[in-house]
Amino acid sequence: MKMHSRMFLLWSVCLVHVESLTVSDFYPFGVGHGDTTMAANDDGSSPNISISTKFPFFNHQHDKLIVSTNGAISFLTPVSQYTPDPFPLGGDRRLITPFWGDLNTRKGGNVRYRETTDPKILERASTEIRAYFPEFYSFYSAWVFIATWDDVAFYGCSSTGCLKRNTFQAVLITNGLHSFTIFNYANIDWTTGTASGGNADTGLGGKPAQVGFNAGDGKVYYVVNGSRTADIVNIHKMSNVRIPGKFVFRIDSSEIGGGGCNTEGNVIITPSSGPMLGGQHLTFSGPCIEEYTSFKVKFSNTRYTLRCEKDSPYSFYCITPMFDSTGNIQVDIILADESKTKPFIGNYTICKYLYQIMYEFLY
Ligand SMILES: [Ca+2]
Repeated sequence: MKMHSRMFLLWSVCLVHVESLTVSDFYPFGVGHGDTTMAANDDGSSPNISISTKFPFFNHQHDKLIVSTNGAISFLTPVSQYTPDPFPLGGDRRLITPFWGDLNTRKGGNVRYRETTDPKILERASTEIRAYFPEFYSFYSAWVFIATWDDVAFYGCSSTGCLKRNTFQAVLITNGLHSFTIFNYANIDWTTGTASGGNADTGLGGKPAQVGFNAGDGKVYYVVNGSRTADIVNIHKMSNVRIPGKFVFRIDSSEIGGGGCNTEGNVIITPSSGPMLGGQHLTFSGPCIEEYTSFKVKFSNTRYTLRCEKDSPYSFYCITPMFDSTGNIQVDIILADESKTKPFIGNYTICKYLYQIMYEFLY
């Protein structure tokens, strides 16, 4: 199989053997929360759902979306296909697929959805995005769409196979400019309907489900590790934010970005500039800091090293010292514990602010 690798970002999944989410960890769903419930069907879709905020996805704005019973949300055209062909796909199939496979609510379960601007939901979404993407420390969600595939059976299930159910949720979040998706997984028992080669008793084998994003131009896409393999049955134990059963992505641009951390690479310093006088609260994010107990930062134009404090599973902070020069400087970051140290490098710009110029003028 020839892959278009330019946009193929295979996230290295943190596989953690602890319990996954339960539905109580999901965004609230159900008729009592104002959800629309789709009639029992196989391969069906909702009507076009007009949404009250433009939703950015893959560099396009969308004012409608469609929820598919087969574990997908589409933006341009409905999806009735039950066997997931490998991304990238063309034909205007602009898709968010939390679990694209052959679901069948005639054999059990429900598909429910709603858009919401409930302040409690918006606050929860804002808090989650700020935690997983510290560079979005001032993100405020303006709109959320919640789609939940609750306790759904697979196509072709036998009497025992129909007892196997999958429960998962896609949460779409935007402030109108940036957009994010959270995938939540509770129980995942099966991967494949019988029309895709799956076993009627187990729902396994054949061509398993696919998790990811597809722009619909045949080129740009993102696929979660394990998709279309037997391993996807474990997605409720996997994560890209170190919470088993939860995946979080930024999806407004052509490069889908995962939340969470990296073991190599960038340190994001937020804000990226500040005053000579110091005293600024700087957040450092990017590295997988859970492994470390000591966080030290040295600005290249100062002589001493600062000790910093952890403030979330993804970030630590320091208060900037007083600087004696302005401009772009290198920041050396040393993460350590008893047995190992790991260097990272970031960049920071020291600025001269008007009040400092006034201070110097007066004194
Ligand atoms: Ca189906």
